[in-house]
Amino acid sequence: MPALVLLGAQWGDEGKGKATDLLGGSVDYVVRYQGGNNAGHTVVVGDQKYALHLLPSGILSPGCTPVIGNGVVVDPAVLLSELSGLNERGVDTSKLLISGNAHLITPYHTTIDKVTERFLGKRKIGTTGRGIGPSYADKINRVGIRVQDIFDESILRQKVEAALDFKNQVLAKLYNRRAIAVDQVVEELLGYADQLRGYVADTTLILNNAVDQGQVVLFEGGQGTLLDVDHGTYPFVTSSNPTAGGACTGAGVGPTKINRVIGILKAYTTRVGAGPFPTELLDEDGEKLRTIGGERGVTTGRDRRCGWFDAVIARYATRVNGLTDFFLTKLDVLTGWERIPVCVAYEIDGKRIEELPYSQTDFHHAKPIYETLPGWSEDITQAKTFDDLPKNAQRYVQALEEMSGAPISAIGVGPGRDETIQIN
Ligand code: 2SA
Ligand code: GDP
Ligand code: MG
Repeated sequence: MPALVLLGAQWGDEGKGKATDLLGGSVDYVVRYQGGNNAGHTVVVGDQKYALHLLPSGILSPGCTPVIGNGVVVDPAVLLSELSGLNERGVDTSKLLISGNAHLITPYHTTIDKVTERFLGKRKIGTTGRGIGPSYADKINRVGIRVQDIFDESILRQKVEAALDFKNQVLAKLYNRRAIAVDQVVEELLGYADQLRGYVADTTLILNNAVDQGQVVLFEGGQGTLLDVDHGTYPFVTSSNPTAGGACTGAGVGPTKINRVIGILKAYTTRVGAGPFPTELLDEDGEKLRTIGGERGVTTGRDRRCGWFDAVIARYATRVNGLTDFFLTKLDVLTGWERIPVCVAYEIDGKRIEELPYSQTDFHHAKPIYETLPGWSEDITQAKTFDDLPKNAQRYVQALEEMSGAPISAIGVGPGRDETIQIN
């Protein structure tokens, strides 16, 4: 099993952090390939809880080398504070590797992110305000600043000038605002150079060599399939590719080297931020899922929107990611419901639709068609095997597997490392 991808099959927060940590003991490298500190990955080890934003969840596994790939956007201030926070808790972070080609998030990206949301008003995306979109926009516009640029003052200055030239003209002409000072930005970024130099490496070369030598590399996605800028609910998406293909571009490893793609799938559905969500519950069931599931943003603290499981979305995730298997998470949260509705298809303009419609208008009009499955009331958090689960919980898992198009190879019954049922 030389290389595998682990990604979110829904709108993020499916429990990727826990799943990555679970595999961390048996892999040599864990690689973040997209996103930045918009992510919030929770890992619970014994009585210790860690919230990781930019660092790969493998950082908590001592034998594993964590890697920030070229496809990630790095806020250096956040990175250093996350590293020192972990060091204070006794976590060794010295093995971290950062791609010199990863792009930086600077304070002007964060400001533009927040200002853009304000201007969008009712049409806002509901971003995390971490500067993610503006940093990726500069990357695509070819005026981004890369990690390697901070090691050469002359190049850095030229790039910062190029990045700020147009922005400053807009600020002055349209908003009558003061220009962002090139000197100040250059000085701030140079200030990170000595602290980051030791981590920066040719990560593409290292990872390809590792795979060729039979070492195990795990690519850890942030956010989720429906937040992908190409395959998600555009424009209500993040500005990168959490889907499986993103692992190839965001780490520089070819698709022929990847042989397993695991989709992390919550036993119900959540979403943070704006955008369509067919199975959303605006009633007391939604509130109950939020409370029992602890559905609150790990980065921003925002309440997550909650709804029933949507098999149309799960099938779509199987398709666009080429999933080999699913980890089903948070099954324990559904304990206590007498009956559990599951969305099996949509009704759109009077027609039954089995696959996610490519047309955004259709998706906005999609009404869930539910099948209702019998619930269970027994505590399942101590279950260690599939047979330990009550019959109706087994039926729920089997029904989801049949509807979702890939086998379920693990089931989460609690947030802790041990609260997992391995099926294969
Ligand atoms: P951005 O900041 O540009 O990436 O926002 C664009 C959309 O992507 C969503 N997004 C997320 N959705 C779920 N979880 C995320 N991470 C945090 C968490 C979120 C938080 O683990 O809870 O704390 O609020 C995440 N990051 C980005 C975002 O809500 C927008 O819809
Ligand atoms: P990620 O962004 O996909 O890593 O997920 P988050 O960390 O944002 O949110 C998932 C939350 O669910 C975290 O609080 C986890 O500790 C928790 N969690 C993960 N798996 C399970 C599970 O099987 N059961 C329960 N009850 N909680 C879980
Ligand atoms: Mg999260």
